[in-house]
Amino acid sequence: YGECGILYPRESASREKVSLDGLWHFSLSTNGSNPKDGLTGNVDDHDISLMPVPSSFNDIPTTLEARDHLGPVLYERTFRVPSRWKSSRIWLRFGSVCYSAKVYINGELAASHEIGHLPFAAEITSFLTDEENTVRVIVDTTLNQTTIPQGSIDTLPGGRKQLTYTFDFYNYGGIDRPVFLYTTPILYIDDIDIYTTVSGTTGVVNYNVQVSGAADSKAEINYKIHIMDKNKKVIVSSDSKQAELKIPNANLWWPYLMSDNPGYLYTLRVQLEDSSHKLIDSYDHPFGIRQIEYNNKSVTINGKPIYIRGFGRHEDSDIRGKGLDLPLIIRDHNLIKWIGANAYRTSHYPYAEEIMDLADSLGIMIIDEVPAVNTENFSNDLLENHKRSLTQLYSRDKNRPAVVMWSIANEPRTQLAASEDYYRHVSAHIKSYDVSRPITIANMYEYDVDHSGQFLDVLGVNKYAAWYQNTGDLDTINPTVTTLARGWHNKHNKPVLFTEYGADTLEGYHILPDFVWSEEFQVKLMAEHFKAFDELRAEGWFIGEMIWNFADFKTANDVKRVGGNKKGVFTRQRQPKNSAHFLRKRYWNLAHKL
Ligand code: GCB
Repeated sequence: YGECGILYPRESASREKVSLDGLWHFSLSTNGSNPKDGLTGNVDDHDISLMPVPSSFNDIPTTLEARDHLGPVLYERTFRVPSRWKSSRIWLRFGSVCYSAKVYINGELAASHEIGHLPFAAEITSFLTDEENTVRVIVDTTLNQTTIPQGSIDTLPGGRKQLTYTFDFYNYGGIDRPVFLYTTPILYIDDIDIYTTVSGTTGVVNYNVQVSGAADSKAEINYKIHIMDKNKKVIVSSDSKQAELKIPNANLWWPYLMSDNPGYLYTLRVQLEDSSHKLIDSYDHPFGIRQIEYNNKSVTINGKPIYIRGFGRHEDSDIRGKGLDLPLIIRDHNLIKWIGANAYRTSHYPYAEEIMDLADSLGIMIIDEVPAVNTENFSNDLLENHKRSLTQLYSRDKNRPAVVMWSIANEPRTQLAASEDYYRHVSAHIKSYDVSRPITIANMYEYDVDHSGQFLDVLGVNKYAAWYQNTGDLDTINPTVTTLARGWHNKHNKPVLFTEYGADTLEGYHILPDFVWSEEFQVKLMAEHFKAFDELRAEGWFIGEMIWNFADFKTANDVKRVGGNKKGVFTRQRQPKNSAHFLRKRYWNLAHKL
């Protein structure tokens, strides 16, 4: 897509939606490449051949073969469609499949998609029967040097092949977000663009509706557009496909703790009617009214400079891996409110739309990151995939008020000369869609060797002072952090944001005086960073701090990791370490000072 929309499926007067979540049949073997042959049997002799959707598959079975499986696996289930859907288009939509998916309906290829963490949908009307239908998905977690992110296959002593990768989180796979069947009319609302600005107390809403599927291109379509407030009261209406509407005394979208009423959402109701004013299609799109601006010192929302108090995060939890889990995401956002954060980066890939909805409605600012992590071996094929991931991310999230910045990469190898042209193209690509939001990279290479800063609006800095460098030496933090941030700002004259800092910490591990891996050390390391951040803040171009990480998360086998990365201020079970209480004081304090 890019050419067509990827609107989240919503029920309306003209649309129905059915979930295909639940238990699917699962097999590690795809019986060669012929999908018509289907399942060959069990996961293996030990495990149940049922797999929950949504979930990563890796931590559900009991064997290494299943967890670290290389190559395709197969998911299958059956479904029926109600006969009242006869006159509709029927669509199948996956919130995400990691890393690639081939979708067969009744044995015929109906859709395929590469790049995880992003939705895809296909019209499947012509593949369906009145009886039971079978959907089979061949899922492959294999990465190579041109996938986003990159990986490679090693042959181990003994001959076993293994996927290796440089990024620091477990390469979970599977159907990890919700699956929906939904209907649209034959002529349907395919896409909606909403762009808002603020003029004094007036909210200015520009929208554009994309319609597809007309059998007769001359058929008359009437547009009925309404903007409704939170109580579904109509504020303003229009009968144009595209217009600019004004809302006096608008309830602006504000970040959490920047107003008493953060995350205010309106609804844009789009309706199509035929020549006799009979309803054809209807879609309700939530949106917020806010204006982002940026210059060499700040990023502002509705004219006010923001200071980011946040996290790098992961979609990660016990058993379900990266699978969307509603109890978990509500708990996470309760913790985010509790701690007084106002932002997070969707490190290192786009997060589920259900998570983004929470951020929109709570006023949590999102730095929206593509799945490009540790990019190296720059090639044209890689660039095309990287651009495709940005197109798809933009198409999915363009109307979200919470998205205040695009992160076009995490820790790419920007010290290499080849990265210059590469990031020139990547940044131009996202700018061709959107100049309203600033773009950033979370950079590990320093300003003196980096080639990407020239293309960015905000300079993201990842630095593990007193952890990977000068391990344990807390007195090195202040000079390291302040010199580095000033160096970036002085070189490019742009705002600087600390996108990562932190220390691995084992919950309940105490050492006095502080020593690495102890709860005491994590708190002391934070305290030194806070002093440095306060110094930088006073200089007028330092726009925020994001600790790594919100919670502990799983990684690949690694001698540096004890059961995963432990830099969370919360455990993987979402309970606070001492550092969470300490961060909470800092973030609430900052919120009240601003
Ligand atoms: C980084 C990476 C992040 C890692 C982190 C660490 O720089 O961006 O993915 O998890 O460091 O803890 O090493």
